[in-house]
Amino acid sequence: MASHFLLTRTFAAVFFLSLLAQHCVKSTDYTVGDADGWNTGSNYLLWSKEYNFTVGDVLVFKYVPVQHNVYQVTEATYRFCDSSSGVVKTYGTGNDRVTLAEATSYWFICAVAGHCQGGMKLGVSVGDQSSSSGGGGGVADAPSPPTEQGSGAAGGRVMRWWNEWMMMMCLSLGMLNWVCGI
Ligand SMILES: [Cu+2]
Repeated sequence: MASHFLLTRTFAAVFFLSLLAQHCVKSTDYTVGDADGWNTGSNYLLWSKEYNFTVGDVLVFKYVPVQHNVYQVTEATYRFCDSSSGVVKTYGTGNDRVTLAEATSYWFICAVAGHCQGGMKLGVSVGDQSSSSGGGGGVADAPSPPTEQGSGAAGGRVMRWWNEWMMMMCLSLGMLNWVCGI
C-alpha cells in the first residue's frame, strides 16, 4: 500500500510539473553560439536550428568588444552583408542582450569588415508563445472535491488522495508564482 501512495505522489508531481512547463511563460536566455560565443568560425545557421525561439526570449551575444559588434539589420542587409543601409540597431558591449519581443524574424550581422561574409550572421525566427499552448496561459481549474460521506476504508483513501492532490496543487501553484512571477 505504501508503494501505491508513493506512485500516486510521483504521478501527481510529474503531472503538475508538466502543467507547469506548459503554462509557465518564462523567457529563456540563449547565448549565441553557446560556448563559442559570437565569433568567426562558427556556423550560426546550424546553431539557430537547435532551438525554438519564442516571444520574450533573449539572445545574448558574447564577444571581445571592438573585435566584433552586433548589428540588427533587415533581411536584405543580412543576405548581402552590406551594413551601409538597413541597420535597425547596433550593439557593441561584448555582452549584448537582445530581447526577441515580437513573433517575427530577426537578422543580425557583425559589421566588422569581412566578418559577415565569413559567417558572422544570424537569422532567427521567433514563434508566438501563446499559440503553442491550447488554453492560453491559464491554470487548470481544480475538479470539485469528492463528497465527504464516503464511508469506511474507501472513503478514507479518497480523502487521503484528495489531501495529497490539494497539497500538490498548492505546491505547484506556489512554484508557478515563484518561477513566473505572476
Ligand atoms: Cu566580427
